[in-house]
Amino acid sequence: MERGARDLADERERVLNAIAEARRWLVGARRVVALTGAGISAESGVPTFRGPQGLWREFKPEELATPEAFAQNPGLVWEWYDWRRALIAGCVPNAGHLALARYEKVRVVTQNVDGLHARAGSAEVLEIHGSIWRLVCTECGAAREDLTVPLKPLPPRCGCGGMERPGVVWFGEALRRGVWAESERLVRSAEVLLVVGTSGAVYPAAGLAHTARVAGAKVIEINLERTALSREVDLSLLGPSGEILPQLV
Ligand code: BJW
Ligand code: ZN
Repeated sequence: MERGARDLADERERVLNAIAEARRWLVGARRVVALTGAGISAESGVPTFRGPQGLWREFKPEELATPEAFAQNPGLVWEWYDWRRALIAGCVPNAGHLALARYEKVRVVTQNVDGLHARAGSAEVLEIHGSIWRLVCTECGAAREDLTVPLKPLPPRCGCGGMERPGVVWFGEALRRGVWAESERLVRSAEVLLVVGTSGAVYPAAGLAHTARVAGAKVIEINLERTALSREVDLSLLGPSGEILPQLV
């Protein structure tokens, strides 16, 4: 066999062995949690945040996903969210979302705001960064779900006349306490944590991998590449989550 072909065959065998090992852990576990990030929705056509295509016009997501950006230019921030809402409305869950939805043992804790886990059929998804379909009044705090795309008027208004904001968690904002507490509780009692399609760059979400490990769980990462969390996990499965998850669960 030629060198290149042999390397490829070796790599394939390594991945297959790793998947077999991960399956053994999963078969023996009763409580499994999946912590998901933008990468799980990439194969549905939803852009990720970091990386080459993670830009909108000349703005970085980090510059728009902040309370300061919204205070300074709510129209611009809303344009970005409205654009993303329309894009996501045209996407469907992929094989990765569907594999998790079919897997009864797993609870999903997601950083994603796209709602694709619920659309795939996962129950009781914990959306720790909120939902792009939720609107929250900046005056009276009333929250509602609105699936309309595009939104009219933009920015949208509450019945009280106040401007609404996207029901998501921006940088510097606290996560909703109940949702976060429940996520930490689940992760602490998990026997296996699947960390899927996240760069592990954003806290406190990324800290859940550490929390699980300290509590004794096996942590399995599924990502196209190595991440900030790779050195902390028990097993890294490199590849698209839409291909790996259906082989695992
Ligand atoms: C694939 C794939 C395929 C692609 N298959 N894989 C501790 C240390 C340092 C800083 C902090 C800290 N604690 C808090 C902070 C500050 C800050 C923070 O983390 N900053 C860091 C950037 C340094 N955190 C916060 O501010 C948080 N709040 C907080 O801590 O509150 C307490 C507090 C209050 C007041 C003062 C101080 C503290 C809130 C964070 C909110 C994050 N919000 C966003 C936007 C949500 C709304 C929206 O969508 O618009 O959440 S930012 C953005 O990043 C979004 C995501 O959920 C989040 C994570 O991104 P994710 O999912 O990992 O995506 P990517 O793009 O980064 O990665 C995709 C991955 O997929 C890549 O690895 C690819 O390889 C992979 N991939 N295709 C498998 N097919
Ligand atoms: Zn209101």
